[in-house]
Amino acid sequence: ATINLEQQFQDRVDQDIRIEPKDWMPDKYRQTLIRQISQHAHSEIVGMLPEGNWITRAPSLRRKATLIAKVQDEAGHGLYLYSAAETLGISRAEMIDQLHTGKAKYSSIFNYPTLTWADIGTIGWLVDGAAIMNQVPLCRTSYGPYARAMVRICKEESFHQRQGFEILLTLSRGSEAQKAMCQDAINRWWWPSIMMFGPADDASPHTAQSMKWKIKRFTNDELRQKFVDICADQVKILGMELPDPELKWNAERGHYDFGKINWEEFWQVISGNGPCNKERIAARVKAHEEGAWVREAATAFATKRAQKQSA
Ligand code: FAQ
Repeated sequence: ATINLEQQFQDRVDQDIRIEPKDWMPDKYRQTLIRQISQHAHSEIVGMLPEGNWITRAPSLRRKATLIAKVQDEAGHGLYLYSAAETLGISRAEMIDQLHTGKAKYSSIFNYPTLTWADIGTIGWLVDGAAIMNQVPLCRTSYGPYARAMVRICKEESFHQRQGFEILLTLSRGSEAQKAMCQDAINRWWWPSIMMFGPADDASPHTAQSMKWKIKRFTNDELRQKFVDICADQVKILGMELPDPELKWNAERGHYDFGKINWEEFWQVISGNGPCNKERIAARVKAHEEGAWVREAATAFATKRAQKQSA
C-alpha cells in the first residue's frame, strides 16, 4: 500500500499539484522539508546579526531607517518560515533547540564579519542577490506553505538587493577612500556569496532526490552560474571588479567561466569553524535566554484568557 501511496504522491508532484500539510507524503519528503525550511528560517534570523551590527553606525538617518527596515524584514521571513516548517509537525522550540545545539545548520555566509559600511551594501547586492536567485524558483516548490511564504519573501528581498546596490553605487562615485572601501568589501564577500548555493552538484547529497520531488527546481551549480553571469555584468556599472582573474565570458557556453571555489573553506565554515560561528550562536542563545520572561508572560496570559473564556 505504501508503494501505491508513494506512486500517487510522485504523480501529483509530476503534475505540479501542490502538496499540502494534511496530504499523505513520504516520511523522507517531510524530513527533507523540515531540514531545508528550518535551516532557511535559521539563516534569516542569524542573518540579522551581521547587518544589525551596523544599525547604530549607519552614515545618515535615511540609511539607518532603511537598514532597520531591512533587518526587521529578515525577522519576518524567519517567522513565516518557522510557521511553514511547523505545518510538517515539528515545534518551534524544537527547531530553535536544533540551532542552538548545532544540530541544524544555517547559511555559511552569515559566519563572516561586517567590517565596514561597504559590507552592508555588499550584503544587499550579493547576499540578498544570491538569496533571490535561489528563492524565486522556490516560489514553485512542491510544498504549498513553503512556496507561498517564498512569494512575499522574494518581493522584500528585491528591495533589499536594490538598497544594497545603491549603497555601493554611492560609494563607487565617492572619494578614493570610499571607492577602495567598496572594492575591498566586494573582494571579501564575493567567494563566500557564490558558496551560498551549496556544494557542487557532484558533491551535493540531497540534490537528486530534491529535484525529483520538485523541492528544488534547479541544481546548486545551475543557480550559481546564473548568479555569476548577472554579477559579472552588474559589477561593471559600479566600475569595480570581482576578485577572480579567471572570470571570463565564454561565447560557446553563453556563460561566464569562473575560477575554482575553495571548498575546503566552505566545509570548514558549515561545520562550525568559520570566522564568526561561535559568536553568532552565542548571540542567539543569549537573546533566547533573555527573552524567556517574555515567553513565560505570553504563555501565562494565554492560559488566563483561556480559563476566563471557558468559565
Ligand atoms: N550554508 O546536498 P546539499 C537568506 C549544507 S538566504 C550552510 O546541496 P540541499 C536571506 C546542506 O544543508 C540563505 N550549509 O543540500 C538573507 C547539507 O547539510 P545537511 C538561506 C549548507 O539542502 C539575506 C549539505 O550542505 N537560504 O537567509 C550550505 O539540497 C541577507 C549538503 O548540501 C536558504 O536556506 C550553505 N550555503 O541544498 C537573510 C534557501 N549549502 O542539511 C539576511 C533554501 C549546503 O544535510 C540577510 N535552501 N549546505 O546537514 C536551499 O535551497 C538548499 O537547502 C541549499 C542546499 C541550496 C542551501
